[in-house]
Amino acid sequence: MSCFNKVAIALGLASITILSSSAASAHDFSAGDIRIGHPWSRIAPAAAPVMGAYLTLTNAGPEADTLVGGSTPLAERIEIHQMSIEGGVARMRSLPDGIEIAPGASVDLAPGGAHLMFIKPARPFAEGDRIEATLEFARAGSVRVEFVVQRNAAKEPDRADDHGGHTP
Ligand SMILES: [Cu+2]
Repeated sequence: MSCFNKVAIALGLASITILSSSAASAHDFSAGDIRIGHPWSRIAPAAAPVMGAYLTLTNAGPEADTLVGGSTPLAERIEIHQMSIEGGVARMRSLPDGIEIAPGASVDLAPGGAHLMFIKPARPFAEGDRIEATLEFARAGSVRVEFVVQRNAAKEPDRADDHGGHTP
């Protein structure tokens, strides 16, 4: 084998590795001017009554839009929640009006803050599973997404109910 061929093969392998690792670590969806970055869910043990799910919303358009809800065949329903710490106690409230994304803004739904909540998951969520769901936006309409089930990227301990005082 010539030296040139070895180099070409080495470069080919390197580019394949890069492609596959980026495909595994990030995925996104879009609806109109809204981009939905890396939706993911925590790993759900068998009996978890609720499971947090997270994503990043970016609005590339000139008008505000609002995430108003969502649904999935794999849970009874999806709610939009906000977690906050009040007097050292984690509190959860639902956001019935949804989450607004201003023009040009990016909103993180992340552990410890705003998040989606799968209520009564239909089955355990195992690491690597993809959970199909539909998200609804006031302007952009509905868009199908997949939540990847993974450990918390922020390296917090994984807990099924990471919001003390939360009731489904
Ligand atoms: Cu919640």
